[in-house]
Amino acid sequence: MDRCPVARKEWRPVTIIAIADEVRAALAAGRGVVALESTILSHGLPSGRNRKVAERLEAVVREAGAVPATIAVLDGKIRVGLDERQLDRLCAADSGLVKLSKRDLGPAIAMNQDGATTVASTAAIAHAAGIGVFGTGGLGGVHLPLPGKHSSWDVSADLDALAETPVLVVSSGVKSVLDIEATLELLETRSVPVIGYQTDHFPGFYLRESAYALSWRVDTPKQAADVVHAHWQVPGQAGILLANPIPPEYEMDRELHDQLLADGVKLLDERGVQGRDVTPVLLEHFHTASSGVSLDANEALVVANVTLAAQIAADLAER
Ligand code: PSU
Ligand code: MN
Repeated sequence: MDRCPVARKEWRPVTIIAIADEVRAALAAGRGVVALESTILSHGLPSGRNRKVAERLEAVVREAGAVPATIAVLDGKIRVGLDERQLDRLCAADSGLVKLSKRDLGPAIAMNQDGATTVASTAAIAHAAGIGVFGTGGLGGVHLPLPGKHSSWDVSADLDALAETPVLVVSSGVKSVLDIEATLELLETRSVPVIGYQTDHFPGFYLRESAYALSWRVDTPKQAADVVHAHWQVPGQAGILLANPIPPEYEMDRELHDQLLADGVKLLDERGVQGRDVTPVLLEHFHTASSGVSLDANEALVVANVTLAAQIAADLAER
């Protein structure tokens, strides 16, 4: 009984989470705020390009009338809202930042290890800071088994975070390197509503449509905000996933996509890639093997998702 309280006494959330002045002021004034993750920048995009994307994301949030809050762990603290220099550090080629899922936050803070947050950790932090809307690229999901394996047991903590945290996540579905069917089944089991944005099908990240139909669809930011507003008034509800397909002009050619995917899976097997390295290695393969086509696609979809998230956050803030 009295073994835990010692640790708890030392637990001071106010000193662990540092909220940037601009974000704090926006929250206090009831303005729309959009959480942005950092793993997509540090581990999902190459250095140089990632810094430009970071800037663009913050700009589109502001244009839509909300305030951006990029989240990362720097200098032993969880940072909610980064300044220019912190964004530079996050995006540097030699940043030394590690990918931090929800379970990694305590160890990283204690060991003073700088790191980038995934959807799972960003959602948890956003909620703790009082932010309800979060825009990103792709959600983690259930991985397909590698050749010769019965099951991968690789299920992203992003799914549990959505099941536990009252946050709206706007993404372009999950990458086709995942088991989309299993991912959607798990989201159903964990009571996470999946809403299509101007689509009746779950999007496939680089592709606008997967083979899987969705039960719910909205067509405007206002409708999306209506759904979020109602969802959070229903007792016991948590996360909600808004699935926004990649803009049509950036959708990848299906044949190129399928080839990249097949080669990527082979590469993982040959190199014995496991755990948290799987997603970054696959993304890197897509970016290099497609000569940047997947990079343009990635940027276009994340910009669209973050814009939509900001429009919804601005609408929710008016209620
Ligand atoms: N999917 C992408 N780009 C990304 C990620 C996923 O297309 O950058 C990142 C996100 O941060 C996501 C994480 O939360 O990878 C999922 O990693 P894992 O599958 O190891 O849980
Ligand atoms: Mn995983």
